[in-house]
Amino acid sequence: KRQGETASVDAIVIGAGFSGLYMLYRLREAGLSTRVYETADGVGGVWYWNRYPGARCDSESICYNYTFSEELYNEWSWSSRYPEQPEILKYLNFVADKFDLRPDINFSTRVTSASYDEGSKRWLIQTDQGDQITAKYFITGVGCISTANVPNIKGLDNFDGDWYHTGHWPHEKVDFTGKRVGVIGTGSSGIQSIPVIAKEAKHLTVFQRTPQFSVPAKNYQYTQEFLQKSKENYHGMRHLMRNSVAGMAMYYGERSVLEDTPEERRKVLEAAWEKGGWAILFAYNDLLVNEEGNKLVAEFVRSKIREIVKDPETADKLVPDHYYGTKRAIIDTNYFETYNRENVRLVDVKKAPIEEITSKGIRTSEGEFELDAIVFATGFDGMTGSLFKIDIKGKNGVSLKEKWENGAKTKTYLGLTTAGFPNLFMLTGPESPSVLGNMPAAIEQHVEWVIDCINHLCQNEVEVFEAKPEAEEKWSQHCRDLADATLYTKTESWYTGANIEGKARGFQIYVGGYDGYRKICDEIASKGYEGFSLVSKSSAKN
Ligand code: NA7
Repeated sequence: KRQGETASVDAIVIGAGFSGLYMLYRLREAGLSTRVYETADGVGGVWYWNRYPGARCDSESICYNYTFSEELYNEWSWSSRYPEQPEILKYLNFVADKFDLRPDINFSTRVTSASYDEGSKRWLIQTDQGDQITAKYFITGVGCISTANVPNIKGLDNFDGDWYHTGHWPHEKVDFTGKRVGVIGTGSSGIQSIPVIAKEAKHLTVFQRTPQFSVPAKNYQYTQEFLQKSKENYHGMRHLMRNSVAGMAMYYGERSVLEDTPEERRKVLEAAWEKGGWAILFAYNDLLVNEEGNKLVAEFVRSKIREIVKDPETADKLVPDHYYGTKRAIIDTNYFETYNRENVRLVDVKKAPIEEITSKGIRTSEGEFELDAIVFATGFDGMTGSLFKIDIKGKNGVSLKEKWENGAKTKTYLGLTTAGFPNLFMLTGPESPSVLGNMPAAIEQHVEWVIDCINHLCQNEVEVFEAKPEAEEKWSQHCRDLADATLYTKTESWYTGANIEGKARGFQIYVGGYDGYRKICDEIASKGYEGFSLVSKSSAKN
């Protein structure tokens, strides 16, 4: 344990993932003294922790990076269409080294509390290492899908074997050779890890609560020629990432699903299936708002699942009944094919719920499954989970948790700020659009908006910057209205908080696209930060 310190800086940032690293870079550039705190002993954020077999990002590699530096863009080369976790972690380490970011990061340190002092107009941050630091600006880069959810299943402590959560995977290789493994959960993490674990383990039992739509990723190695071309197109790529709906090279089709004849539709969807990745989700312009159209596309994907899975009973269990794309759409490599293996069995725990974990394995209402290892691919307490792990207190000692829970709804202004918490910025916060696209693109926009704002505050000697309650009320309502017009809110998912027992439900994402969001943020800034109160030493400008 290192010696805790008492210090005073301009800005404190939590997290050394994509958000925290870039925020630090820009704060430093702006001449602000900055301290970053990171729980892990290295950079990487979620890519530090999610080391499970098959872990991969499903944004295409050439967009899954920063674009703020052309030099950086040119110096880094991805190996394949979808980057694997070790490669992404290597990239973030490369960034940290290139810009010499580590001296301002305190690793192996968890921020336990942050409270705003109205007298000094500063944040006081405390850590588990005994640090007590004050700062004018407090910025969270804690991620919005980063707090692992291990469901509270009776008996886990009695299990004789080993258990793991995908989002907290050990650093040393876990060897499943010769073992009977159980995986609980079939979201992105389960669907990525199941085919890899099945190849290694003696036997794999998948405990599925809700079947998921997944389409082939169609991953492939990049060629030198392709990489060269994408580097030459740096400015085009940067423009696209900053001005597109999801921060990557995907565009919605021009037609409604219903405009095509069944034959045309089949052709479009077959071509999209072959292309892989997000092609089906983007094939039409109204998939997420048109119930009838969505059903047709969902039916197409169901037919593909039935074609792949040889045992009709297993196929029946694997076919989802929700709207396509309303639970986080998933892309995979040989997921459904894995159920054709002799050593893989699927258990439907919606029909026969898990009752208990015993010393030998998992007992459902239909019997006991003996296991040597259990993998929880059970996801995250999304959007608010990581913020709530820190005791954040704003004005009048009111905590963020109190403000957003206890029956009250999450309320933010632009997903970046919240009334009652002056000079706090939440990168990729709830009610921002970040989780509905390519995160690094969302993060660059957030960081750049925040740094422009901070520069404005410094230039105008503003001491207190705070969202007005009526502005956040309007923003939150706007987010809900947009979401309610889509099919997202008609499905239970981690987007709605439904995956966490006892969590208040609410769809806390801006669905108007990265491009629409950027315009709104820029407009608000250009109007002198409309909807915020800016209080300077000498005057009060509202
Ligand atoms: P997800 O997508 O939240 O998936 C978690 C899975 O675990 C999902 O199938 C859940 O079923 C299942 N689950 C959760 N709790 C339980 C219990 N108690 N019993 C049985 N099954 C359970 O998490 P991922 O890690 O796969 O992906 C998270 C995001 O990271 C992903 O969307 C990408 O954006 C990156 P459910 O569907 O809730 O019935």
